[in-house]
Amino acid sequence: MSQPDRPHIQFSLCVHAAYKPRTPALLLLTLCLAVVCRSRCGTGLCYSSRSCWPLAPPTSYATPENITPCCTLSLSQPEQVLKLVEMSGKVVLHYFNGRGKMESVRWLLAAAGVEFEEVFLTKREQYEKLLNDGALMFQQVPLVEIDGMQLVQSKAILNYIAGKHNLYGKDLKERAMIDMYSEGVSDLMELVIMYPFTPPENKQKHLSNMEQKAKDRFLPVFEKGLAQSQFLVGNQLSRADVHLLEVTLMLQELLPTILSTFPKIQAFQEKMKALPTISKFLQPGGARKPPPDEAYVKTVKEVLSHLFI
Ligand SMILES: N[C@@H](CCC(=O)N[C@@H](CS)C(=O)NCC(=O)O)C(=O)O
Repeated sequence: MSQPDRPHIQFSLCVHAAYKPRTPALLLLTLCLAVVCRSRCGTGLCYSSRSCWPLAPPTSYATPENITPCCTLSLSQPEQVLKLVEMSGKVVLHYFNGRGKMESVRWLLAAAGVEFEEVFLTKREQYEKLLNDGALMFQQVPLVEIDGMQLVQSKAILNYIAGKHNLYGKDLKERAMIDMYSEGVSDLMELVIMYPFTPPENKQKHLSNMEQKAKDRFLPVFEKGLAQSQFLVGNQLSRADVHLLEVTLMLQELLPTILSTFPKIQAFQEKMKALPTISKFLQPGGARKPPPDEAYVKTVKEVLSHLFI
């Protein structure tokens, strides 16, 4: 049987022959992991070690050439079983309890219908521990634990999520368009994100600059992009749409009438907000963070004190 279109295995459970679950609970846990593997990769088959037990019968399409495991773990100790539970699909975000550079990640995960957990940095020591553990490749957050990886660099994180959840267009050309729109949003977003950190005497100037750039440079492009379609690129939702909704809602918090001359963007906002996953995210008590306040700015300055001397 040839099934070339079968998705690549992204997760496999590798159980050493010597591993014997010592308690019924561990046996149950191991069986649960096998089910997790089956549901995530289609077979749960481990081919990478001769001493592994296949969790499902090998099939002709499951050859080393067409299987690409991104995380395999040998289980010989109960702690490792628990470690694999941690790796079995939980997405954990490490950042401040505020928007900043993590908010777009929250938006994208939410739009994709992915549940996530958050660890909030409130103390300098937490940041130092992440540094000492080697979790921060460039000594920066956001950090996202996903699919057994520790991802940093917000663009890399967003690219991964978009690629994984079919929010990145149908081909390379669509992807290039999505990237252009997303980078435009990101330039505008940078102005919005920096506003709370602007000294009081410069705030008005910063706001005027943001308004002028939004109206003259960025929003006309998105308005035009939405002229023929409800999505920015192609005929399906992409990360560019999610980022555009995020940034336009943020802009309106600071400049409530900013969209008055952009009817297509207004209509786009309403349609996007009605999507079930996004509607859930925007509900009170949802994962969306409120606008930054002084407490948030203070925490960021304390945790990243080296930047604010
Ligand atoms: N290019 C990085 C920038 C991340 C970044 O600047 N993170 C800040 C917090 S929002 C940080 O951790 N700064 C610590 C430092 O630069 O030492 C990204 O997009 O993730």
